Amino acid sequence: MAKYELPKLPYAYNALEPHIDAQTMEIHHTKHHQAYTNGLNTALESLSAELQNMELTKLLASLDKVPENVKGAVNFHGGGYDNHTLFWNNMKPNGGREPGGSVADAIKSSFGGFAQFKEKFSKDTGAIQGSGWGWLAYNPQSKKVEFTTMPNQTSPRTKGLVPLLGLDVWEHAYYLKYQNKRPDYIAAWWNVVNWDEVDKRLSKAK
Ligand code: MN3
Repeated sequence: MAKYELPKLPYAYNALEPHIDAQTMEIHHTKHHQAYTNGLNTALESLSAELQNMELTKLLASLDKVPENVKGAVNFHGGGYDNHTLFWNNMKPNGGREPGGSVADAIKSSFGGFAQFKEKFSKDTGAIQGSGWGWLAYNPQSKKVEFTTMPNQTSPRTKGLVPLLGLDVWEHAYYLKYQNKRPDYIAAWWNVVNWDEVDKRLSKAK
């Protein structure tokens, strides 16, 4: 039983051009995200019915309940599945600019302002060694938003955070167009951020 299916993109592969090219989007979605989907379904096969039926967001936050021999696979493929689903939806054509409302307030409270947040997010995500993600996340303990980087496909949910806005800096996310110029990819990506989606996630997380 394949529980998870590759979700459809909410826009065409070329919709984020010139910032993210169509070929990168198509390979990223149909090959990479598909591979995490398949890997997650395979990992789920060896879990108990209780864990199989748990919502993925909850499963990622409960990795301590997953047997050691499949924990790594659930962390990697489950994180990969969830991260990419969030990623496609936290981008949109003609996005970018600055957030308003509650997201703007939360960012101001945690970082001092949007400019400071953008600078930190760009710099620290750009500095990730190897593969990983930069995230704006909501911390239910502090009730504030925070920035975190995560290695490989490990979800921010594994440390109790609710992911709000993620940026994939694996080379597969940008190499065809940007080659080794990760900072150029990051600078371009701000033009496609879907702040309405981030606002929705923040409201739901609170
Ligand atoms: Mn990716």
